[in-house]
Amino acid sequence: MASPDVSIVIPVYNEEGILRDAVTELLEGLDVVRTALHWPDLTFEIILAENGSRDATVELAEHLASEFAEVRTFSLGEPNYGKALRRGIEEASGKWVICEEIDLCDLDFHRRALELLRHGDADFVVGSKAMKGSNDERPLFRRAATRVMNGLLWASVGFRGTDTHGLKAFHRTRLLPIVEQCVIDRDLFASELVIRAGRARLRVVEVPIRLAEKRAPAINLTSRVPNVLRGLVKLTYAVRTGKKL
Ligand SMILES: Nc1nc2c(ncn2[C@@H]2O[C@H](COP(=O)(O)OP(=O)(O)OP(=O)(O)O)[C@@H](O)[C@H]2O)c(=O)[nH]1
Ligand SMILES: [Mg+2]
Repeated sequence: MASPDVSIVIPVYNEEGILRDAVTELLEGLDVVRTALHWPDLTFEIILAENGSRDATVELAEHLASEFAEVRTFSLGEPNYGKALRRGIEEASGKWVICEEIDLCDLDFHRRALELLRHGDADFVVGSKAMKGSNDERPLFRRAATRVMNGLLWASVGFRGTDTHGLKAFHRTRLLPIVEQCVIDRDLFASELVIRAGRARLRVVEVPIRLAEKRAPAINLTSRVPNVLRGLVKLTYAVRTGKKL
């Protein structure tokens, strides 16, 4: 396939329950995006970035890749969200990259982000579930965790946005040097990318999103806390000193 306009990178882990429906709905929904943007020949690829699944996710992803020309997949070993997302971005060939989550597939975000990117109004669009105008339907505990995480990033590295996790879209070649600078994997790779992009004076624009998950998260939030805190220490050190801890 020739390089598409847009690469949609979706990390997936133990998603046999929703993978097939989510990908087929996304493929259908992309037509709605083309129509809404008055861009009938807009082309996409979908990269399913898997690692560590213990269910049938790998087989299902490979089947989808053989069925649909727009779908590609790879598997990397042990579960690691950041590592999978990073490799997906590095494998992407589109002019723009959209980082998605399989339980969201928010076409309205795709439309708004591509509108900003194609008119040169942003280099990096971040979907925020915490800014004015957003609507976060997750339980209170997880909404509070987003606020706490953001507060920690304000205090530790001077981040001044409202959200670093979740949906993102960017101009691929403008962001690749920033991706190369990132040293953190797992949950905080996505935060490091947003923070470094802002510090590099790229035009980072937040847009409010409505967040309604198709299922509860696979990993319990409390069990992620130790890893996230370790990542935060490493991230602070790396951003402040330019060196890896
Ligand atoms: N490859 C890979 N994908 C993962 C991993 N953990 C989660 N994902 C994927 O990342 C996306 C978001 O995962 P969720 O389980 O919904 O987590 P979440 O708590 O909603 O994530 P945030 O609140 O945005 O941090 C989904 O597409 C998952 O399949 C992992 O270890 N490896
Ligand atoms: Mg989720």
